[in-house]
Amino acid sequence: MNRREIVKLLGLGGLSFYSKFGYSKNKSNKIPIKPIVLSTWHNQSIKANPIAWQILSQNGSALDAVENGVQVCENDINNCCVGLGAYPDRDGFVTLDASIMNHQYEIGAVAALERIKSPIHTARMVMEKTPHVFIVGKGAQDFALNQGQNLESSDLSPNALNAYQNWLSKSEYQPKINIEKNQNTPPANEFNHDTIGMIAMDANGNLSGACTTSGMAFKMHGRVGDSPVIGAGLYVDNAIGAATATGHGEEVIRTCGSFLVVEYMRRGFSPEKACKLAVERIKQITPRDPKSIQVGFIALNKKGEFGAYALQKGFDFGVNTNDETKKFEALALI
Ligand code: SD4
Repeated sequence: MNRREIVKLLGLGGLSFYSKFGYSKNKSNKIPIKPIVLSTWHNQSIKANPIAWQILSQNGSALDAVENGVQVCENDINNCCVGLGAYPDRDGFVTLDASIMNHQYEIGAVAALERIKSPIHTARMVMEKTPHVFIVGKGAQDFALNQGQNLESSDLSPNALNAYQNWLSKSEYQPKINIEKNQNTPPANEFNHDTIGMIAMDANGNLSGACTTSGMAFKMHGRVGDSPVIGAGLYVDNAIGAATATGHGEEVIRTCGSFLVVEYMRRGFSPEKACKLAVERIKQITPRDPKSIQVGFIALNKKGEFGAYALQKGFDFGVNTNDETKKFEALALI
C-alpha cells in the first residue's frame, strides 16, 4: 500500500484502521493486561463484583468470574430482580432468564426457567454440555435437574409476595384477556428493576460475560426479555469487547442492543460512545414513547476501557480494578 492509499484509507475509515492496528501495536508493546470487572446497577455490583474480582485477582478466568459473580445475586433471597427471591410474573410464577458467553464465541442460555436456584449455571451447562445454545421452560428445568441442581420451592419470598399482592390489588388483573400493548411497560419513574449483567477481562486478556434476571416484574407468563438472548442482553467478541444491557428487554431485542454496542466498538468508537449510539438507535426506532422506557448498556473493550450510557437518568454501575467496587453513574439521553 502506498502513502496515498494509506491516507485515503484513514480518511474513509480512520477509526477502524486505528482499532485494527492499535491492538496489534499494544500486543507488540506488551502493555500489561489489568483484569477488570463491571456490572449493571451499583446495588448489584457491590455484592457481585467482589466475588468476581477475587477470582480475577487470583488469575482465574473471566468466565468463572462472571458466573460466580452474578450467582451472588441469584442466591440472595431478598433480591427483587434476580434469582428465586425475585418478583413473579402476572400469574405469580418466578420465571428466570440467563445467558453466558466466553472468549471463544461459545454461548449458553436458558429462559422461563422455574424453581432452579442458579439459571446462570444452567446456562453455562447448556454451553459446555450440550450441542445447543438455548433451552427454555420445562426442558431447561429438566436439564438443570439432570445436571445436579435441585428443584426448589415455588413459594414466593416474603418481599416478592408482598409486592405481588400490592400489584394485584392495583392492577385490575384479569387473566387471559386481551392485554393492552403498553400494559406491561412501567413508566420510567417506576422503573426499579435491576437485572445483573456482568462483563470481565481476565489477566490473560480474555473477555466473558453473564446476564441473569427474573425479567420485568409482573410480565405475562412466558414472556422472555433480552437478558437470555445472545446479541441482545449480552455479547462478547474477544477481539473487540463485550457489552450487556438492562432495562426494557423488548427495546434491546429490537435493536440487537449488545451486539450493536460491540459492533460500534469494532468501528473504533469508545465503549461509552458505542453505548450512546445504541441508545440513540433505540430512541430513534422504538414505537413506544421513549420517555416511558429505560435501557442502559455497559461496555468494555480489549484495552480495558469501559463505559456506559442510558436512555434516562438513574442508571448506575459498579467497576472493580482492585478490591474496591467503584460506583459510576451513566450519562443519559433524555
Ligand atoms: C428484561 N432486561 O427482562 C430485563 C429486565 C431488566 O433491569 O433488565 N431489568 O427485559
